[in-house]
Amino acid sequence: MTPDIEFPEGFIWGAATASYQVEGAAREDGRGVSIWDTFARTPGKVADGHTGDVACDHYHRYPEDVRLMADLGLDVYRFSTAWPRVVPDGSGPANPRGLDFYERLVDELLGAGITPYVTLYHWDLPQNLEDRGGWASRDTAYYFADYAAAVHARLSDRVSTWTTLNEPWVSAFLGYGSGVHAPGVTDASAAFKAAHHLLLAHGLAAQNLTGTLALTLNMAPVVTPAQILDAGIALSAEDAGAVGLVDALLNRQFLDPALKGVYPREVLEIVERHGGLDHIRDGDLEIICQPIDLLGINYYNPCVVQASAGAVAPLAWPGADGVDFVSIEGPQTAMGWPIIPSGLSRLLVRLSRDYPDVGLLVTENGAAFHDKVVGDRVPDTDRVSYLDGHLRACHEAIEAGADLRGYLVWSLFDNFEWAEGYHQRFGIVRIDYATQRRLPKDSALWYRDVIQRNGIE
Ligand code: PNW
Repeated sequence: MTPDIEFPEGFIWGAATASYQVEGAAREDGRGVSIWDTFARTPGKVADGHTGDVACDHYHRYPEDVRLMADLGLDVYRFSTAWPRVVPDGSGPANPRGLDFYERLVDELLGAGITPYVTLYHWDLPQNLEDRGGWASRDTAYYFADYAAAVHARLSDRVSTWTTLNEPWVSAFLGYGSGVHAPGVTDASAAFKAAHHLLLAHGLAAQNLTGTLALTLNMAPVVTPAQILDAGIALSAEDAGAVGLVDALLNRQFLDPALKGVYPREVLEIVERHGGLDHIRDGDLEIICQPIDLLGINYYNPCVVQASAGAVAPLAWPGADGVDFVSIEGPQTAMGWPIIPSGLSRLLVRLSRDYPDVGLLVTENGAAFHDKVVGDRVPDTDRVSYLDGHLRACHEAIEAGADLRGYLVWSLFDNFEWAEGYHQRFGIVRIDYATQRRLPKDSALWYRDVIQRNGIE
């Protein structure tokens, strides 16, 4: 039987996690300390003092976890390598035992017919480098390239798809701007330096990597409340200005340097007023703009804004004065994030139009809900409908011409949700943290069927 909605042949289906969120084993086999260890162990930073010390214990349970992935029929597992496992002090000698773990994981995946997609940085910067300035320091970009080369040297005979960074906007503006993420700094000028040095790190690392190269960004269509209801509505000059400014800060600050070798004019003007432009050196944009094969898209919801004369920029949005970040009515996830699948099709179509030379891959999409266990099931119908809606949006974008190659759900497991600790559950597989028992939710069983039919019923 042909499903209602069918994806192109060869469409890639998978699921994603990140090292600090699932591995645990924080003190094993020579792993160094990361900024997330320090941050989570600092009282008041993470809900209820939760840390990633144990997390899903994936470091020890990976064989069972890979069997589960195979049962679900995943083509791809996207995970990240922890810099402090591989280079405990951030720079200097590699730790072979850290690399051994990733080699074991990759071999297990390949043995199960699952393709590993490696992300080299998903936020766990070695603490020793933070002590030397972190991402606000240019040296960190060069150390990242060395670390990336060490992972690549060990795994490139088995891994062919490499992502340098996950969501540099979040690293820079939640890590050094609002400070709600590690390292918890609140300094706009440090945040813009971090953003640039992260881009530089991407370019430097990409120069030494072979295979299929990717950069993953958190992106969102930036819209006014009226545009959610009517995409074609005309905006006032003020609202158009607010939309353009936030789009420049969130999306084009990273897209344009990486894919076109230029910074948006609006961003340069803002950076000039927040610490200056000296850290952007001649030649940097040529390094940053390396040819890449895939743009990874992490989409959760649109960014809704409108002009508001007196509004002061929130700490995560330096330069966005006169912009009101609007919370809108309507269905939400447990994170309080609005559920708007059309935002994903809009984003994909726009990216394919504005950046036509790069393939697109949804590297994260998913939702936290207040799941309940009923007997031996988790009837998470809200998550099934979230995923169903967003997959239909992907299909719509493909029909409209977007070059979308695949979809990876966030997340395979419930895991350490950063400042929210273990309270927010994004998994399609439930983790009972007391016993570490894995229980596929109804959404996992539904996803297995979607993968099997390459479509939605
Ligand atoms: C992403 N925001 O994080 C990350 O890549 C994941 O590690 C994370 O678990 C997932 O989304 C769910 O949160 C984000 O505030 C965190 O805009 C915050 C934001 C965006 C993405």
